[in-house]
Amino acid sequence: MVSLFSFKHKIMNETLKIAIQKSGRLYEGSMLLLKECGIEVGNGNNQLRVLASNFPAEIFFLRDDDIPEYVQDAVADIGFIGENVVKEKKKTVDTVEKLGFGKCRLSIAVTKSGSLKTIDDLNGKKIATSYPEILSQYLQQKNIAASIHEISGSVEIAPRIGLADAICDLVSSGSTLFSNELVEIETILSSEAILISNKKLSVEKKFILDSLLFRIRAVRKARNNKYVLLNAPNDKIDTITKLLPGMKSPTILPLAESGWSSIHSVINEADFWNVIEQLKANGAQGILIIPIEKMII
Ligand code: PRT
Ligand code: ZN
Repeated sequence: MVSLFSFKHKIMNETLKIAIQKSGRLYEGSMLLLKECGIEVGNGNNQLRVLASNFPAEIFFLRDDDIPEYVQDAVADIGFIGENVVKEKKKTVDTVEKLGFGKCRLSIAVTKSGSLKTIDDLNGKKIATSYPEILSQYLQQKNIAASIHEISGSVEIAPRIGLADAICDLVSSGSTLFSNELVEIETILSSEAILISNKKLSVEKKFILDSLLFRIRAVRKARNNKYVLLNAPNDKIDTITKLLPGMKSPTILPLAESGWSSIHSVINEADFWNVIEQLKANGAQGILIIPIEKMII
């Protein structure tokens, strides 16, 4: 049977060019997301471009710094890229969706034992960074007259070798700062991987992008939610239903043991930890939490 999608694709005979990082911190998350969206991509790590075998997409493997420009210039139609890079490169692209991986923050950090304690202490000082655009905008906003020294890597060693008084760099766990005896004094941007798009996609390419977005949203919802099964005394069903409202309402099935029911629902994982005590206090037993593969509301 020909699905509506493959039928339309046949008419259109179009592919969506997706740029992802060739190697680095966003590579795994990007490939996993495509895989969970059911898009099969061969071993792209050694090739510049690979056609997906079961979806009208071509994957381009690129350096992350180049992705905003390639998307702007329609070399690629869309890209998975850190928000930090998009803000720094200032290219003309649309931000379409947050992707939930590659989370980090861009922070200003100073030597732990030094005299600089706040952002105002940076007046007249030198800050080393790979993000001169974002930093200069921020300093301007805050009226800080510091000079920016642009370096492309190993920013964290700049204060120790006398290159700068402070740094502005990406932080995730904080261990790089810790091991270099640096401490954050200001977060200037929170970032995660996002999907960017060329501003002038054809109708055909927009159609493929919508189909991809539908899958991405289903995958991301499923990642954040869990299926919950529990047994509860019948007189607590109303209270437990309020705690676990689910997508529409929970499924309630009688147990073989009279006076008891099995309640099935869906809950955001973060919320689950907030209600667990209340579920137990209301007599819930045999609580099972099961991952959901895809979630379409
Ligand atoms: O080769 P290419 O140019 O493609 O890659 P790259 O070396 O420029 O980038 P890469 O792979 O290091 O990072 C790609 C993207 O991952 C970044 O643009 C961010 O959007 C995101 N990301 C998330 C991070 C981090 N977390 C991160 N911790 N990028 C870099 N870091 C570095 C940071 O610069 C510092 O050196 O990790 C160190 C700090 O990490 P912690 O865990 O010690 O705090
Ligand atoms: Zn890079």
